[in-house]
Amino acid sequence: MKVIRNYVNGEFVGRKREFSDINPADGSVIAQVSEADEEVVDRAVQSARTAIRGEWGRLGAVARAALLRKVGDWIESRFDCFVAAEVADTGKPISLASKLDVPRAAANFRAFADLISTAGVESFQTETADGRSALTYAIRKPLGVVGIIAPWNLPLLLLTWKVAPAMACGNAVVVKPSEETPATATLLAEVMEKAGIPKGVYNVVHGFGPGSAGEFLTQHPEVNAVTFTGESKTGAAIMKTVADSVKPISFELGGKNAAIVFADCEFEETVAGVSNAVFLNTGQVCLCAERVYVQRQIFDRFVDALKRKAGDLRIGSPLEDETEMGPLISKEHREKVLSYYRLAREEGATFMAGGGVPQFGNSLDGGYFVEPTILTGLPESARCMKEEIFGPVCHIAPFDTEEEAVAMANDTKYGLAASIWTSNLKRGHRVAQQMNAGITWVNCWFLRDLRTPFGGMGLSGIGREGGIHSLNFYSELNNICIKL
Ligand code: NAD
Ligand code: 6OH
Repeated sequence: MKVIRNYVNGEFVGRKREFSDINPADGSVIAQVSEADEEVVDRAVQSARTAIRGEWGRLGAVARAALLRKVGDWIESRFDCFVAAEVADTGKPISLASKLDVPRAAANFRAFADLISTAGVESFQTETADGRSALTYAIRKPLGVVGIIAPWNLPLLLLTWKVAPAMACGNAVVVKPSEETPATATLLAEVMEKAGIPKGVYNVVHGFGPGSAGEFLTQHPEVNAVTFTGESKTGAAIMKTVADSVKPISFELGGKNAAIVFADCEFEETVAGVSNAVFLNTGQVCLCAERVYVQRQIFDRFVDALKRKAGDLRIGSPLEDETEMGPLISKEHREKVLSYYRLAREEGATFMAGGGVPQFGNSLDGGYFVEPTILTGLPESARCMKEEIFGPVCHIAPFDTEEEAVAMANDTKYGLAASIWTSNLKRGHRVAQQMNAGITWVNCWFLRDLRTPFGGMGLSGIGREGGIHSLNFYSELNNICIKL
């Protein structure tokens, strides 16, 4: 059986305690994973610290950028390995891993290589009371050792979204991938070596959250900052852990995102776009729309069309090119999603599509599939309308006026993303500007420019990453003032 090991100071490190890495498409065991104990996590942090004091710490931004570009190139050279590992760990269709996850990982390194080699800093000339002046300017220094905790839904994409800017700014990192998806973070270690990244700059520790590698990492006194993507309640737990040592944190958390569909939308494009926003990655994207609001004139037609789309989705083996939807990540997560399907029934929903578990009559019946599901008829106060389900499911409700749609969309404790579908551009701007969300898309969804601010409000997170915002999080700006 293959063993996935921790990666510390340029070496793969095993441990007696292991856990299984499961393929969610059929429930088979892919590998055993070495669980990092406190000592391994400590060694990883120490090796990161040592790396900053060594060759890595002496490199300038241009040299670091050149190394990051090599990492991007090596990800591309090993494209098929990354795709295969991501597909086996997550069950996502091979077409999705090939189009989204792995290309974005390479793009993350290239984007932050470009940014760090061109980014400026602020400077001001200040008039002083004595008629002279002062010049102030800021310089960028690394934070030090950055602890990166990543989720399972877009494992490599979301990990590299943080590793790339952290390294661009001169930090060394210790990453803890999700226990569900340990493979690609470990493959990335091989790529780091190939690209010539000095030992200790990139370390991987495997394990769980509480009482395991996640907690050991976040509570480590020599970790200078913690950046986390995952559930809001995990963010709250991490915040408590880091509070005593007052570490900078960046949190990208959950969502309960709305899509607002106006009667004047480009109908077919909108149905395809909303279907993607609901079902992509089996609904396991933090940006997915779980609440769809449709203007009453086109409500029945839209529900019918989305139902047809859901019915047409090809669910099956992630390894087949034509598969459009794979399983959920785990047995436990399927139990959670199915518990929401049951709750929706109790709360009075009508199931317009799905609600159950598909049967295949082959090994896929050992996997964690659920049917794409469309609900109607729930009151806005229902738990299914308030809590993040994180599965291939949405509720569709009608609205009459723009004001009503805005009020319903904003009636959530989350604030990550929204999408608006209309052919009236003035309305698009007007409604977008009223959304309480970190990002609002008009006539599109999950269209990303890596230079733009990304993050959430409320339960959806703290801080913004992307472009200069990432550089600002992953560096200490030191201000220098000179009297002239
Ligand atoms: P999760 O919070 O269960 O786990 C995320 C990571 O945190 C894992 O590596 C886990 O081992 C670790 N962890 C858990 N408890 C910990 C603790 N006490 N201390 C330290 N580490 C701990 O999230 P998940 O189930 O892997 O991912 C799905 C969730 O992530 C959804 O809520 C989704 O919306 C959210 N998400 C948000 C974004 C975003 O950018 N806003 C992106 C992707 C996913
Ligand atoms: C959440 O599941 C998706 C997050 C996406 C990003 O962080 C990104 O940079 O595209």
